Amino acid sequence: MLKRYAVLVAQMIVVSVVAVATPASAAEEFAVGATNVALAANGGHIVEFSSQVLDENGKPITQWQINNVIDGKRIRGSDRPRDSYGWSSAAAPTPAKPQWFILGFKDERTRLVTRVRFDPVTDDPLEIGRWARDFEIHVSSTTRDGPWATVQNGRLLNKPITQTFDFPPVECRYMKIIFTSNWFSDQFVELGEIEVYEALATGDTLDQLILRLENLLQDLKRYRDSVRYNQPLHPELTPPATTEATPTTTTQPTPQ
Ligand SMILES: [Ca+2]
Repeated sequence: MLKRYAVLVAQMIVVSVVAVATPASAAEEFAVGATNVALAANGGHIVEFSSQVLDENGKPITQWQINNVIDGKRIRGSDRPRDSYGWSSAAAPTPAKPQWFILGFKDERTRLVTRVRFDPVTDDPLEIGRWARDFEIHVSSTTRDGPWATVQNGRLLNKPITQTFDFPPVECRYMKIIFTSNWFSDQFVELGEIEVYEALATGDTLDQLILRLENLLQDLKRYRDSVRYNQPLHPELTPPATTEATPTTTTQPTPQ
């Protein structure tokens, strides 16, 4: 019986934890983390990418290299970092030949992600149509080669603002960002910065888990006592002994 109860307890723990951790009811049970896990300073890194613009010697141009999308540097008005203008691909994207990059996180850890923010602003003005437009977000929870699951398709605004996209929390070891178009340039697609944020369990979720585990602990103590003191496991459910008199309202005299 002890073994059977141990199995039951193990099952209850699994059910409790899974019920709390399941992303299905994400909207109520998760909050968005404050740390940008794609930022290079936080361990984010570019795993692979389609192209970056090269100079006449075939060398990457520092100001336009791919790592500029995770360096935390931005173009805003007169604030223009001299070593980081954003990322520029080597060709304009099309749906058939998109431009893309793959992000990894610190220590190649899998993250539960729920928000991506794009900053399309680069050193080139929006009027020349090179900023990123149509995008796709795909995730892999296993390898950098996929399999990929699509979590979001969308279109950026051609405006100098950071744009936020939220989706249900999803396990992500690698994130592939695909651009299928820019605004109208036939030369490049450009992006200033990308940010990725995790889904974190809220206090309410932890409270639920603690409550369930406390109830489980009470059941264990009750079981221990039932064995140690030969007590019924659920005394409140034990039927009255048949030898005891059972008063009924039909025969009991009413007190005056
Ligand atoms: Ca940047």
